[in-house]
Amino acid sequence: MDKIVILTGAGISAESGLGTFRDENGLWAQHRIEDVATPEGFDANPKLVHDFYNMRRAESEKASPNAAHTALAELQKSFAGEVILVTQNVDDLHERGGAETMHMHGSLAGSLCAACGHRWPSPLETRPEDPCPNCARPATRPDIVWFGEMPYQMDEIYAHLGECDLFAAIGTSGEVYPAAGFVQHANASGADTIELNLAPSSTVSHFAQTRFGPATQTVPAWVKELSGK
Ligand code: BV8
Repeated sequence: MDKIVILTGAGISAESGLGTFRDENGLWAQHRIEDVATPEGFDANPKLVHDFYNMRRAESEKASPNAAHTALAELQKSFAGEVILVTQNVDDLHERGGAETMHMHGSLAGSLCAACGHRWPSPLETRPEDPCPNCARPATRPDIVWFGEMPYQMDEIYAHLGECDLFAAIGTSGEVYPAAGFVQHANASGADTIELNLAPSSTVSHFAQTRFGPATQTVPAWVKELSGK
């Protein structure tokens, strides 16, 4: 087996204490998606959106990587072939667990200038009036992909999906596209597919194998099996 592509979602960070989106009392139960995760919401009330991500950044700082994050980093190091890790998450727990990660929905660690497109490392707290270090205009936004915006590195991700032998989805509800469609691309390239989740996702029927349970149990066991192969 030469290439594994792994997609993770909020469920992999749940046992690190970070909220998921669609579980009970998840983030979308406390905030309206339209208000905090769309360009229109940002234009309407940039302070509300900055505060939403300041809260997420503070939570993420307090959290630590769990056994699932470190197991995937271990797999990247020990697996003979290539392990491509794509996350929908915006926290940095994969990196802090030692893994190389593609953030298709952006990252709390980045700020973006809505005026000139400049990117820079985000401070813990950001405000709408923060001047861009490049063009000095007060147009700072989180470097996060909102609904209706194009996720990052899609061409690269599709190329990996086109030539992978195994595709795994971990801790994602399969509700958000284009990420939720990755399993179909993997199937079209003849890859084996596995879903590791607490409960069946909306796309569970597209997976050849499923493992249910908390990620800190299912992921290390799965990595151990793969490393034994
Ligand atoms: C785009 C950043 C086009 C913000 C996010 C109608 C039909 C189909 C698609 C659409 C449609 N209408 C609109 C669309 C497109 C839309 C979409 O898919 N909407 C959905 C809601 C219908 N998608 C988009 O807008 C995307 N862009 O399509 O652009 C385009 C084309 C051309 C030019 C320009 C644009 C952009 C999507 C990205 C939006 N940003 N996040 C932020 O993070 O604050 S999405 C948001 O949902 C998060 O990123 C999150 O990652 C993502 C998915 O959620 P999950 O990670 O899966 O989390 P969730 O809570 O849902 O599930 C948690 C899972 O974990 C559960 O299954 C649970 O069982 C499990 N779990 C819990 N605990 C554990 C566990 N598993 C294991 N162990 C545990 N302990």
